[in-house]
Amino acid sequence: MIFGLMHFTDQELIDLVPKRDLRAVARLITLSENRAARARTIQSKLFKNTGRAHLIGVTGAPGAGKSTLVDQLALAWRKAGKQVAILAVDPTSPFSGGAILGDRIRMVKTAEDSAVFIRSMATRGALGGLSHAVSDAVRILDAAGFDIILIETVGVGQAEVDIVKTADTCVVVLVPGMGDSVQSIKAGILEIADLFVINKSDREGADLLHRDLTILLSLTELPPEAWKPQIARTIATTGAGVEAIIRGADDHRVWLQSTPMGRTKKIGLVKDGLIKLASDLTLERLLTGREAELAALAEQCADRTLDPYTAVEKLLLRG
Ligand SMILES: Nc1nc2c(ncn2[C@@H]2O[C@H](COP(=O)(O)OP(=O)(O)O)[C@@H](O)[C@H]2O)c(=O)[nH]1
Ligand SMILES: [Mg+2]
Repeated sequence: MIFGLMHFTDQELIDLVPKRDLRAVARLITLSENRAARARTIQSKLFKNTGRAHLIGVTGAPGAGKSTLVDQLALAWRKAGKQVAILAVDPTSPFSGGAILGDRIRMVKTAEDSAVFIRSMATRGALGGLSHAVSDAVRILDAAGFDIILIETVGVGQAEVDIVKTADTCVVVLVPGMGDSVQSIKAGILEIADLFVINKSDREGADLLHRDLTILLSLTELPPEAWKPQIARTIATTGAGVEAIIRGADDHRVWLQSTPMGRTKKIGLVKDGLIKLASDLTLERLLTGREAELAALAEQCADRTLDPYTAVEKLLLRG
């Protein structure tokens, strides 16, 4: 059965998604990926069903073991009776790239469990489109009643930082050796980490990395009520240490929901999301159907007969 080809009316999607009908869920995610106007109307109607899921972003360098870890986390949460969904986002992969396929193969163990919904999302070329598509997909899965939504993404650029920001809890996966030392952690990623995972702890250098990371974290002074990023050590291939991530994620969620600072942080993230959405929609409204006009303005700017400020003012005036 090819889920994406099923036809549903708007009302059917509104009724079936909250019942966790997986074909309806898959269909609505595809509609929103394709930026179908009806997807937005449906999502607005489903919004009242959202807000219950725990969104967990898992990021780190390629090969760090994110997929293996996400697989183990999904299994552990399934055993605890939770409904689990996984979004595997890999912007470095082309449409049918190896990494996406690799994820699917590695996740077979989880995929056999029908209660785990897995969706791969690759880059669609549209600027800013990926984080937009991911936050839509997350909201749809949330409306569908998944308790845990794991978002796996490669921590390489701003788009990925934006993606992880749509999560409640951010897990950064590091590995000992391979030159992947604490110094090489991207500043943006360091700031958003709620939980650090030292994966491949069966390898040499785990103690060293743990020590360096502890020192690095101790350099940042935090108010007493702030969340203190935790460090867990895992061997994802065996599942060792995974329960520490689950505990840490649970603790972090309690902090988010029950402390004033947690609430401030949550509202700040929602605000960032609104700014992102406002800029996406404004740009879309401004430029849709105006390719010829835009091309003409670009030509004038290239020929130096028009300056960019005036060109954009022209777009805005008619926009
Ligand atoms: N030795 C060891 N290998 C691991 C561990 N976790 C993952 N791997 C291996 O590392 C490779 C990359 O893992 P993968 O989950 O695809 O990494 P991703 O690119 O971050 O998603 C695979 O061959 C895994 O089997 C671990 O804890 N120890
Ligand atoms: Mg992966």
